[in-house]
This record gives sequence, C-alpha cells and structure tokens, in this order.
Amino acid sequence: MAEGEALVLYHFEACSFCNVVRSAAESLGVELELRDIRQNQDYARELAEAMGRMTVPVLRIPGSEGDVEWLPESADIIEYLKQRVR
Ligand SMILES: N[C@@H](CCC(=O)N[C@@H](CS)C(=O)NCC(=O)O)C(=O)O
Repeated sequence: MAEGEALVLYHFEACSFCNVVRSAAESLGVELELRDIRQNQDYARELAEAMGRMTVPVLRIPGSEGDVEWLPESADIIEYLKQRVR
C-alpha cells in the first residue's frame, strides 16, 4: 500500500452489509477511512465512476505503484481484511 494512503470504505450508515464490514475491521484492528455516500455527494460520485453502480460496501485499496483496486462484496472485503492482519 502506498505510504500515507488509507484503506477507504464506501458505505452508508443504515447498510447492514456495511455494518458487518465496519465491525469486522474494528475487531481486526484495521483502520478504515469511512466515506458515507449518502452524506457526501463527492463520495457517491467517486463510487459511481469507479464501479458504475452504487452498491456498497466497496473497499478502495491503494497499491504501492499508485494503482488502485476497488473491492466489492462484504464477504470478500472481510476476507481481504483478515489476510492483511495475518
Ligand atoms: N452482496 C452484497 C450486497 C450489498 C448490498 O445489497 N448493499 C445494499 C445496501 S445494504 C446496496 O448498496 N443497495 C443499493 C444498490 O445496490 O444500489 C454484499 O454482501 O456486499
């Protein structure tokens, strides 16, 4: 991951799948920058541009070469977070 760049979770508060991911990250001690797409139109636009749809949660993962991966699906995000702390 590029230095200084955070893992970013696109989410919204009332989304149950997002809540599961937020809880898992907290349990694992992984810090996420939270971007609520219902509170901030810029975040909604970023997600739409990256994914072509508005389904959340989506994890934005910055790579070491300035590349970025966008990971949807709560189960896949949690699996990724578990791998990171292993
Ligand atoms: N299979 C997905 C389901 C995600 C999902 O259904 N998210 C809902 C909110 S809880 C959503 O974003 N719905 C709006 C949409 O798909 O445009 C997951 O596990 O992450």
